Amino acid sequence: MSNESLANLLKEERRFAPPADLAAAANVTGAAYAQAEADRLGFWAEQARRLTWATEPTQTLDWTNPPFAKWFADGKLNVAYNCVDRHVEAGNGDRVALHFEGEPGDSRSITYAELKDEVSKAANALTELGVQAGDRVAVYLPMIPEAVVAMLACARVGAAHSVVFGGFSADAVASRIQDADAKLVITSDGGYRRGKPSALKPAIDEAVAKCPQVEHVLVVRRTGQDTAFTEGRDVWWHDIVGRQSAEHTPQAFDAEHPLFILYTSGTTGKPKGILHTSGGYLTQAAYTHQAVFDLKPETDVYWCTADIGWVTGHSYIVYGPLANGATQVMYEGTPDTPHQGRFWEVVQKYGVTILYTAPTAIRTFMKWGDDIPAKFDLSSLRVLGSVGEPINPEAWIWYRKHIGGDRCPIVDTWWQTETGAMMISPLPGVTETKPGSAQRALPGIGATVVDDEGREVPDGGGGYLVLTEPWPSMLRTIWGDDQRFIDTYWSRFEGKYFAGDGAKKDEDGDIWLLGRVDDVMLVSGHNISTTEVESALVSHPSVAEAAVVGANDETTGQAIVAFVILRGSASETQTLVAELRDHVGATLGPIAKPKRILPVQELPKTRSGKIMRRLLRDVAENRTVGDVTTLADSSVMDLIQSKLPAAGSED
Ligand code: 6R9
Repeated sequence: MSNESLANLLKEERRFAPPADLAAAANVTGAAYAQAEADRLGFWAEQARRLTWATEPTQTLDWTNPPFAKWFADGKLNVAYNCVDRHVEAGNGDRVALHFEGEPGDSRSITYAELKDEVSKAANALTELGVQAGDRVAVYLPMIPEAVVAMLACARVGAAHSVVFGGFSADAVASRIQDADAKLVITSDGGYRRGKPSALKPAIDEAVAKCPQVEHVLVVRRTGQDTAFTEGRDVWWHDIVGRQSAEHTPQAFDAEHPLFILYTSGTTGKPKGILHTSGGYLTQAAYTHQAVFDLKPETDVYWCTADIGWVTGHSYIVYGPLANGATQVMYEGTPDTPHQGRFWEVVQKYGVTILYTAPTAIRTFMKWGDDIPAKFDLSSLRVLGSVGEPINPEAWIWYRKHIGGDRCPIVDTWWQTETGAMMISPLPGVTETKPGSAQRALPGIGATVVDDEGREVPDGGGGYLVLTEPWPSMLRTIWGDDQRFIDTYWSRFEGKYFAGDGAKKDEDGDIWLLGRVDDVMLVSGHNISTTEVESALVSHPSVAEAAVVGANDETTGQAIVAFVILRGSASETQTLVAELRDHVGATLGPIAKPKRILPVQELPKTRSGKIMRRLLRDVAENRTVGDVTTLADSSVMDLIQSKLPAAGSED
């Protein structure tokens, strides 16, 4: 498909200059690009100095055994000390670290001094439970402050945490506990979701029955619901943590000491345990959080709506913001409980200045209607972020207008579990932003687009996104499987990291992400990206959300099948379906016209909000669909449901 399609999607050339006042006081100016370009390692060595080291590193990067990197290898630090204690020592103990907002409406604010006490007590409890440096601890908790405390307590004693999404099935949890060989599991009786307590402990009981190496299960009481207890194995958090001393001396660990494992589902079966280590990871998480959100810790109130079980929760709720001494909001529940304005009520209540959320949430808010955010005072907001998927220009513009009051810059941040921290993003005080593009690699990061042979494509060309230089927060390996690490990321293109995403460069050299390469469709010999067709569909006023897949087709190889969620007022008629096909044809060219368009009520998504296209492909291929206008929404979803693997076997 030609690059004109992108220009077509943008219709008018929409560009947004950084707000003058933000630019004038921005943490990072355009000079950072030139500085990092001139001396990339020097740039990262300087960023590492934002951390407090027990032993300052003298080495920056050891890349003598690629793709196994060591960053700041002779430095020593304690990650939890950096996220908590040092802010108290600097006199900021009274600053709020977390404004916790529970779904039922309970709330509590925790200062850095209080967080230090909690983390120290939890670290002492871990030690009492036999956890030592080098061990692994599985964490299966709802979005409550104890999740942050548990992660930091692990970091403090040098045990690697492996956080598993609350809500994953017992089997999915068991396979992750086994793979990491965790000896302790931290969970809760339950959490609140959609107004009701939802149990977590039963899944852990079932999982741990298959994991004989687990010595203890540490249980936070959140909902107070009835909970089975195994004597000798299970321990209440409030009992054991509650009686510990708040004194705990953090030990310094090597910069390359493991910090956490986080599992991502592979395209083939077994999930991959992505390993991150300490010094480099924290350096890049802290730098990007401060640079990309222009964080001013004294005045900003930051809110990342991600779940702690997603890498975004690790890097941009726990490590980046806390290393920077930020004040943030943590929200337990869903955006529509008890009403569809809950997020905006929270923004208004705490005066949130920086909001970081996902395109899937933004499209949901669009579907619910402009009038909902309009009821709240959102004037405190000054920077908006997006992560998780390509954000289609329609959603970007809506976000800017209805949430950002046409004044806040939007930073569309591309990164992955594997990259640990942001890699491609605008800088809010520097970049003239383009709706739908993540634009360019951050200072100190090397990213480009290559063709099948690994040759860099010229401006205007498309291909595969690659990272050309090692970066501090890069994954160090796949836990227990170095060969899979090499094969998955470093074998497709010589000397470059293969991200698995399709991408294009526009005429200015700015990068546009086009979705996972596995999702790219091949129609009559043409590569067509699912993202582009989805974007075209959503640019039609009747469409709220769209998911596009390529289904096997005898004549064209693959045929484009689109699942669409219509906006409130639109009703599904054959005329509308024909109109949508023509709309895509007019936007992207006739080859991109979907063969079938199926209106549905919901789309199957991962817990982090990514559409599970693979499941939709199953549906699209196994079903003889007749007249789409007679298709009952629920039957499509029933079919999708019946094809869903056990809940939680995907990330
Ligand atoms: C942080 C996170 C990684 C994949 C990545 C890409 C997609 C994330 C994006 C984006 C376009 C963005 N992705 N951010 N695509 N624009 N701003 O999402 O990590 O869950 O590991 O997913 O998400 O496809 O390769 P993870």
